[in-house]
Amino acid sequence: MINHKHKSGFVNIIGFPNVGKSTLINSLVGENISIITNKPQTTRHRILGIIDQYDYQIIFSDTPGIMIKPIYFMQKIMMQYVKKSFKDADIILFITEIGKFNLLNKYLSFLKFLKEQKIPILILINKIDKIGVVYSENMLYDTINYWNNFFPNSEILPISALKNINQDLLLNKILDLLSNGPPYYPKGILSDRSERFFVNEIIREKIFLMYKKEIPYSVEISTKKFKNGKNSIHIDSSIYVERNSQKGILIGKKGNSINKLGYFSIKGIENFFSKKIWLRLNVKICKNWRSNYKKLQNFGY
Ligand SMILES: Nc1nc2c(ncn2[C@@H]2O[C@H](COP(=O)(O)OP(=O)(O)OP(=O)(O)O)[C@@H](O)[C@H]2O)c(=O)[nH]1
Ligand SMILES: [Mg+2]
Repeated sequence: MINHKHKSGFVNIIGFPNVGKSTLINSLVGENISIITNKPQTTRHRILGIIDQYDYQIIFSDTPGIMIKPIYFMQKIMMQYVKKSFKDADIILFITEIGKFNLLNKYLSFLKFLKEQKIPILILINKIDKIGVVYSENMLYDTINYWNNFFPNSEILPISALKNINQDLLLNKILDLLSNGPPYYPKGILSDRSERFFVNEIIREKIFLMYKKEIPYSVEISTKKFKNGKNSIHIDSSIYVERNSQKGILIGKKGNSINKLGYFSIKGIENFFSKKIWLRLNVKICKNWRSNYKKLQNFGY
């Protein structure tokens, strides 16, 4: 029987790099489904996070940060994910952050494109927990004014994804805007992604946190074995880098760095699955994978 009071829809989170898109989806869903670091271009895929109650189902999408000039083929694909998320959105959450609006001229054509969309756009000003620490209250008004001038017809909501400020308000606004409809996914499903995907992402997150410069951007992870036992999971994952020199850096002197990476990865994966983890990591070279369509396809892009 169709419940006529049931609401459902796709709410797609988009924004510039590092503004807190993944932090927001995690706090809305209540699980760490998308990795977070303080470096731009952390998120490479479109990741669904689903929440439901008896009378609604909201399917959120986390997306990669908007890039104006993608260089690698991988980055072009990442931008295709963003573009696609415009097409199937019932609502767009355009997330920005307090105090960051002086350098946005380079994004002007994107912002104009966003403005032309016929779907409701909620402008979120994130990181307002920085008020009183980094910024004064006036900075919030300046940021609101900036976005209000640009999107006079959109509602603007200051939030903190990190500290859950105004999350209930945001959820109520989304529910007001959603139409009646049946659930798109079976109730209780958290994400569209597989266990292996989350393992890959957790390892990638630890690489982002541990290594500098181009290393985090030149790695891709592939998990060959994921053997889920009663109390423990046995995992074999490969880390692909583009060059031999990167392999050396990843492994480190006497294997020190890779051992440390293994330790942090195990902690992260154990946290995610709430089970004991046995992890085997090995580093392989896959030349220029970021620019090669076939290789990217094999990696799930
Ligand atoms: N102070 C503060 N920091 C935040 C907040 N939300 C996110 N951050 C921080 O901002 C940084 C980027 O967060 P992410 O969630 O990875 O940002 P993103 O937009 O998904 O980034 P990309 O995937 O790289 O485009 C991290 O260091 C977060 O801890 C917030 O509400 N307040
Ligand atoms: Mg992200």
